[in-house]
Formats: sequence, structure tokens, C-alpha cells
Amino acid sequence: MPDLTLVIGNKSYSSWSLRPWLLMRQFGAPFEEIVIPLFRPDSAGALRAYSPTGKVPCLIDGDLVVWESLAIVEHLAERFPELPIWPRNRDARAFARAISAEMHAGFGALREEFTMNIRRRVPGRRPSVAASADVARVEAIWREARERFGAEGPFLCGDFCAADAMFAPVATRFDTYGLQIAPVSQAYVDTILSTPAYVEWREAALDEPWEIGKYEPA
Ligand SMILES: N[C@@H](CCC(=O)N[C@@H](CS)C(=O)NCC(=O)O)C(=O)O
Repeated sequence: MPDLTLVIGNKSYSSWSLRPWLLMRQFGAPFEEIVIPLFRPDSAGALRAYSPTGKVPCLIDGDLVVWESLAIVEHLAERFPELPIWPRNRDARAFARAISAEMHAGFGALREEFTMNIRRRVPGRRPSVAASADVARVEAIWREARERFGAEGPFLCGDFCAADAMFAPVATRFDTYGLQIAPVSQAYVDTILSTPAYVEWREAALDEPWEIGKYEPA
């Protein structure tokens, strides 16, 4: 087994898997992937063989297993200190960590009502009050990030960092469901969707043979 193996779910649907995968690929960190198609009769057993929670993503680093997307990000930042996985600037780093923790812990309504499905484009669905509040908060975060730290590049804190990986699945949802967002938010969505690592992920998703009915909008 190589040094680092990332166990992930379907690229079409598994938003938590996308986060560390995108981070590692965009930074050129070498790793192998194991894809476990979710919600099939044999999925639970296959997941449990790697992940103590039975969920993905899960990173295998030698004899160490790390689960939970944000913990994986932190482990990678420690494992590759030469990479600016968190911004080098202290204030930007504190902000990036705070919004990443907020993403990891919250936005439940947005995530449940608008599940990630990067193969589809389904505009017109109206968000609930709770999901609208989540969208507004995401946009406020993105606006603040771009205004305060975005001068050096098109990502949240200028250069690509862990916070972008944490918010990437939201960018795909805004695209899939055509949610109404401000021009500055749309520009950031376009940035994420054209990132080489994301383009690679999406192409692989388009080739996946599996379909999960409950994540396929009518
Ligand atoms: N909080 C976890 C969430 C992990 C999670 O819910 N993963 C989903 C896929 S996106 C999963 O493994 N689902 C399989 C199942 O519940 O059987 C993280 O940040 O990694």
C-alpha cells in the first residue's frame, strides 16, 4: 500500500469525500484512492473495513487511520508542512480555520435540501427558509473572505487553501440547482468549478456507473 490512501464514496454524490481529495490533488500531494460506492448492499461492510465510523472520507497513512474530513485536512497540513494548506498569514489562517469548522459543523438545511449531484443540473427548486439562511451565510462568508484576504488570487484567501476544499461542494450545489447568488459568489463558484483538480473529479464522476436514487432529483 502506498504512503497515503484516501478512501472515498461516489464522486457524483459524496461531498465529504470531495473535500480532502480536492485538497490533496490540487496541492499535488501523492496518494492513491479507493472508491466505495455508497448505499449498496455491500457498502456498509466495505466501509467498515477501512473506517471506524463506517463513513467516508477516511485517510490511511501507514498504520494510522484518520477519519472526519476536517481532521484529515489537519493531518495533511501537519504531514506536508511545506504546503500552504492553511494560509501562511496568521489572520487569514484563523479565518480559514473558523469558516472550515463552521462548514464542517453546519449548513444542515442546505446540505439536506440540495444534496450534491455533480452530474445533474436542476434549476428552479426553491430553498426553505432554513436553507435560504444557509445560502445567505455562505455568501456572507465568501464575500468577507474575498474582501479581506482575496487580493492575491481568486480563491477565498487568495491562493487555494483548505477552506476552498471545505466549501467546494457548496459551489457545486449552487451550480447544480442554479441557486440565485450574487455576482461575487458566482465568480467564486466559477473559480472552484474550473480548478484542475475539480475538473478531474467531475470527469471521473461522469464516468461512474452507479446511481443512488434518493440523491437523484426528479
Ligand atoms: N462528518 C463526516 C461526514 C462523513 C459522511 O457523512 N460521509 C458520507 C458520504 S458523503 C458517508 O460515508 N455515508 C455513508 C453512510 O452513511 O452509509 C466528515 O466530515 O467526514
